[in-house]
Amino acid sequence: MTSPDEHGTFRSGFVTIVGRPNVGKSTLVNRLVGDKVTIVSSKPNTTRFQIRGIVSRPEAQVILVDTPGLHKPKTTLGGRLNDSALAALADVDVVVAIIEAGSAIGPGDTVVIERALDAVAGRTRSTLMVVVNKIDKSGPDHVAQQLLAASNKVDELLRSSGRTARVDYFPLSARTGKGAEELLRHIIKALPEGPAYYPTDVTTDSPEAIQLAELVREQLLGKTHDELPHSIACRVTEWEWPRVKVEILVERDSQKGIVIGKGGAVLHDVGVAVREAFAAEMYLELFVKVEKHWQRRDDALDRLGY
Ligand SMILES: Nc1nc2c(ncn2[C@@H]2O[C@H](COP(=O)(O)OP(=O)(O)OP(=O)(O)O)[C@@H](O)[C@H]2O)c(=O)[nH]1
Ligand SMILES: [Mg+2]
Repeated sequence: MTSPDEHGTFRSGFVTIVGRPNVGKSTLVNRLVGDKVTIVSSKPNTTRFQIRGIVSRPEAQVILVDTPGLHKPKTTLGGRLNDSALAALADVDVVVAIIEAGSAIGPGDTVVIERALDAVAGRTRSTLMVVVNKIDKSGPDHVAQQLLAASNKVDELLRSSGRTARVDYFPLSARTGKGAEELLRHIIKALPEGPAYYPTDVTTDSPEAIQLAELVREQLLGKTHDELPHSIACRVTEWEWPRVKVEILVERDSQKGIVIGKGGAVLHDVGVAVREAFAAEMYLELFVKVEKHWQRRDDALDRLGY
């Protein structure tokens, strides 16, 4: 436990995490919350909507908002993912913009930093924290260079737009946890005085049906390759606890067989892993349906809640 604020102040607020796909936003949220509230995979565009992770401490409550990775959209879904991430930047206390230690700051990262600065610049109560993640994969010299490159980029963007902002920089490994506690301490310090918005034992406000559908998708992301991960969507269609039915959408007939697996092997393994993670007593029925081009159809995306 951390000690209470020296002024006895309880702080709370919203912290939006943004970054390109795959930089480790969801891993960081889970790390800071200390619980798995959002799914993670090695495939880009894993997160498809805002997900709140709640950190309760004796002196503060931090509401972390995980967002889809900002990218150049190729589908209607992709456009919605970006919109969802950008919408999460409105009216926040802290923005955490993540870049990776191991790759040079490119145009995608620049857009992320620009949007993050838009959200905090000129707002005296808002802070931007630029996190250089995955430091476990890079040497200390390289990490130091990347921190410097990030601050140069921020300075350049602020100078060219004639704006000012409060910006801090943190090296971190969301995977190992190195630097995470320090980041959290700084986040708490930057939050305004305020009440706890959620009960202290709650770690997310995602409905259980969403959490379950996401766990199914996470398992499938780990077992599929190339274009297929993008073509998969999951949703609960029946919830008569402990009997639950989850529909898995794919876009083509050929993808259906891959998701089912030889003799149903893939679906079987997914079911075992999801029951283990969610509730052993659950009777989970998974079925696969082809829904042509759902990523490009507004009606399908509305139905899926994307
Ligand atoms: N080595 C290393 N890998 C990491 C770290 N943080 C995340 N990863 C890995 O990076 C990949 C992407 O992580 P996610 O947390 O899903 O990334 P994301 O930014 O949420 O991605 P999207 O939801 O697709 O935007 C996963 O394979 C993680 O295990 C880290 O600190 N070190
Ligand atoms: Mg994510």
